[in-house]
Order: sequence, then structure tokens, then C-alpha cells
Amino acid sequence: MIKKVTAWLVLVSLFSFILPQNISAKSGSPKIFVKYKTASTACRATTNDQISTFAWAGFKMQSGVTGYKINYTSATKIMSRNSIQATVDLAFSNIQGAANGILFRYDGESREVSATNDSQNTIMWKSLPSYVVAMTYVWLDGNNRLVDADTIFNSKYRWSNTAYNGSNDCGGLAGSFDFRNIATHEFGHWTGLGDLYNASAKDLTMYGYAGTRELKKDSLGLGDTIGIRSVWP
Ligand SMILES: [Ca+2]
Ligand SMILES: [Zn+2]
Repeated sequence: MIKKVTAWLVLVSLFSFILPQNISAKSGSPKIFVKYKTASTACRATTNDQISTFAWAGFKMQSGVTGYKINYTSATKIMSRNSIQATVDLAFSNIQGAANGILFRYDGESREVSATNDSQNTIMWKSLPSYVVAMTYVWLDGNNRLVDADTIFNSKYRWSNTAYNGSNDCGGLAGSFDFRNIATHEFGHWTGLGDLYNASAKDLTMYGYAGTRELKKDSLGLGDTIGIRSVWP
């Protein structure tokens, strides 16, 4: 498992992707961000989310409103439509709160089942390799502005929602990934932020690994906020 993850990291760093069979992207070459499951899966309580680190992935969003759709039928059964939409809204509102001027808008239901450069930003579930928690694909125009962002959550895993109260860092449902916790990270990619893999960034939302029960990334760390402010057009 560790070897496999390392291999993926190498591939990611070379921007050369050999995608597993069940992950496909249509039309053009997207940038792909992979959120990995931690080897141990254990969530660790926050020790320092006030470091100023962030990574820029080399692109920015368009000015104005960014719409998104949700494929509810692909979601794991334990989450209701209402709770999915409310949670997505909360995750986007964290990003909006970090920088004045970012606006996301819910545009309704989607039936799209794969990451596709179709000028429609879509949130969906799909079976991904077990070392992957979620993936975000982005397509850019010639000026390195976002034209399409799609996020896929791994339907192999259980997903749940537990409210974060500022201290229950690892208080999510056992054996389950917290949807808001992971969604906030994935939507950080929509703004142009990249993954952080240095262990010192483990408490930041843009850290590239996640464990089950983890809630602490519902809220942004300092580096996440600074990053979003600096990449926002
Ligand atoms: Ca799309
Ligand atoms: Zn990521």
C-alpha cells in the first residue's frame, strides 16, 4: 500500500498520469488532484493549524460566480439529498469566507457520471481505488483560468456528517470519512490551491492525506486562508 501511494505521488509530481481503469476524464488534459487515505487511517488531533504554508497549483478561478451541480443518485445511501446539499453549501461557504469576492452557486442536480470538460462543475460519487478518498479534476483555458472543475468522492467508503465544534478534531463516525471535512479540501483545489504533503501541514485543510473520523479540516487553517486570498483573482 505504501509503495503504491509513493508511486502515485511520483506520478503526480511529474504531471504524468496513468489512471486506473475506472477513472476516466473526457476531453483535453485536466490537472488532477488526488486526496490519499493515510496509511494508518488514524486521525490525529490538531497541534498547529497556524502555519502559513500553502501551495499554488498555477491557475486561478474566473471572476464572478462559479456554479456547481450535484449527482445525488451516485451518493452513498446513508446520506440524504438535503444533507448532501447543505454540507456542500457549508464547505463552499468556508472558502467564500476566506476571500471576499468568491461566489459559488448551486445550479441543481446533475446526472453526469464522469469527470468531463463540459463547462459544468459537478460533484459526484464513483468507485475509486481504495487508497484514494476523493479526486478533483480541473480544466483550464489558455490563460490558466478555470473552465471546469469536477470532484469525485470514493463510493467505496462510508460517508457521514458530524458537526465540528472546534475541539472534536477526530470525532467523526468510526470507519467513515466526514463529507464536509473532505469536501472543503476538494473545493480548495477549485480555487487554485494544490496539495500539501509535508508533515508540518497535517492540520491544514489542504494537506493531501485524510483519515477516517477526521473533522478538523471543516475549518480552514491559516495557510489555507492566506492561500485562498492570494490565489483569488
Ligand atoms: Ca465537468
Ligand atoms: Zn487534494
